Parts: sequence; C-alpha cells; structure tokens
Amino acid sequence: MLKDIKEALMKGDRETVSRLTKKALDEGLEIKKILDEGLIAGMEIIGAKFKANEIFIPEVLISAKAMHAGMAILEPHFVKCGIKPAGKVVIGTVKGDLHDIGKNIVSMMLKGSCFEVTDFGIDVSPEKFVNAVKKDPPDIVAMSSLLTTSMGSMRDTINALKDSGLRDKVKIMIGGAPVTQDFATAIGADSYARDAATAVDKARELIKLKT
Ligand code: B1M
Repeated sequence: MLKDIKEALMKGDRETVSRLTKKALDEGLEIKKILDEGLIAGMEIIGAKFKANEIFIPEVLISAKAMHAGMAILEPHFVKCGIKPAGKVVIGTVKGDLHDIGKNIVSMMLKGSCFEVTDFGIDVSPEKFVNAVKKDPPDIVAMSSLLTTSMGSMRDTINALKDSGLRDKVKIMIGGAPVTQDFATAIGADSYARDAATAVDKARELIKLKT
C-alpha cells in the first residue's frame, strides 16, 4: 500500500493518493509511516528526477499537489489537544521561496504535538514576521527555506527582529534542505532542525529554555 501511495504521488494522481492514504489510515498504519514511506518517499524520488533533468517543473507541481492532497487526509488524525497549547509558533517559508511541502509537514507535526501554530505560508517577508512578533509575540518564530538563494532571508528576518528590539522576545528555529547547524549558528538562530520530527523535539527544548 505504501509503495502504491509513493507511485501514485510520483504520477501526480491526486485522487489515488487521497484514497490510498485514507485506506492506509483505516487499516491502522501509523501516520509517520504513511508520511515517511509513502508521501515523502515519493517526493524524494521526484526531487532526484528533477535534479537529473528527467522531469520538469509541471510534473513536480502535479506531484506537489498530490502530496498536499495526502497531507490533507492525514492532518485531522493527529492527536487531539487540550486547551493549553505546548507553545505558540509563527511559521513561514521565507521571502523569495515558494516551497511549502516541508514547512507544511513541520507545521502539521507541531500542531499534532499541541503547539498553537500560525502559518503565514510562503514568501514571508522579514516585515511580516516582525509585525507578527510586535502584535502578539509567539514563543517561537520558525522559518523554512529550500533555496540557497532564499537562505539570506532568514538572516534578514533575524536582523529585522534585532533592529526592532524584538529579538529577545522570541526563540528562532530554522530548517529546510540547504540549511545547516553551522548556518543557524552563523545567523544567530536559536535552533536548527533537519526534519519535522526533530523540529518538534527542538521546539519543546526551546519552550523549556523560555520558561
Ligand atoms: Co524546487 N527546487 N524550485 N520546486 N524543488 C528544489 C528545492 C531543488 C533542490 C531541486 C534541484 O534542483 N535539485 C532546487 C534548489 C537548488 C538550490 O537552491 N540549491 C529547486 C529549484 C532550483 C527551484 C526553482 C528555482 C526552479 C525554477 O524555477 N527553475 C523554483 C523556485 C521557486 C521559488 O521558490 N521561488 C522551484 C519551484 C518548485 C515547484 C513550485 C515546482 C515545487 C514546489 C511546490 C511546493 O512546495 N508547493 C518544487 C519542488 C517540489 C522541489 C523539490 C523537487 C522537492 C521539495 C520538497 O517538497 N521536498 C526539491 C528537490 C528536493 O528537495 N530534492 C526542489 C519534500 C519535503 C518533505 O522535504 O522540503 O526538504 P523538505 O522538508 C523537510 C526538511 O527539509 C525539513 O523538514 C521537512 C520534512 O521532514 N524542514 C524543516 C523543512 N522546513 C523546515 C523548517 C524547520 C525545520 C525543518 O524549522 C522551522
């Protein structure tokens, strides 16, 4: 079944991805397994084919839409949370970057771990992050970048928070394929996570540091 999900995602067959994801849940497969071995596994192959110029942007987009369809089935099945959130997170893909699949998984897993998440989507400017912190400071500002060319927007956002005198009000976590711990340290982020599950662990650690 996971192999079928992976293959349907690679073909960009949204309906089959939705149907099989639902079937996998109904049959009791773990959400993490469906994500890792079905949806993400398919997207990884798409990434490799794109890199090798075997497929092009239209095919990647169609698979990305199938990925979103599968994730929409999984999202409501994460743990139900009580009234008090584990912490508040504002998340977005940084300015200049339109990739949202990884960010959406991080967002979904944080919500599933009882964080209150405000997701600003893609192409989020430093000003938008700053205004969010000004208005109602979250515990964590979380930024995602998939392009080497947009990584600088993470630094710009941290600098904009510093310039506004807001840097110390929040913890900052960054991630995304080209991002590394060294880069996080260099730009003054508080934390780096290589994948969505680690992002949840790191977010919990950051909340402990805040309290
Ligand atoms: Co683009 N793209 N893309 N793309 N794309 C990459 C990223 C690329 C590596 C492909 C390649 O050449 N091999 C390459 C970047 C090269 C580089 O910068 N070094 C690239 C390029 C070049 C481009 C364009 C410039 C192509 C063009 O127009 N010529 C263009 C840029 C548009 C823009 O953003 N301004 C572009 C466009 C697109 C599409 C729109 C077609 C589509 C995006 C659709 C969408 O997201 N809605 C797309 C896709 C899908 C990809 C690949 C194939 C897949 C990305 C993905 O979704 N992976 C990608 C190749 C690849 O990654 N192998 C590629 C699956 C996802 C689950 O993984 O996002 O890494 P990922 O998320 C992980 C972790 O990174 C981490 O957790 C997630 C889950 O475990 N994580 C965090 C992510 N954010 C985090 C935040 C955290 C913590 C962890 O804390 C806050």
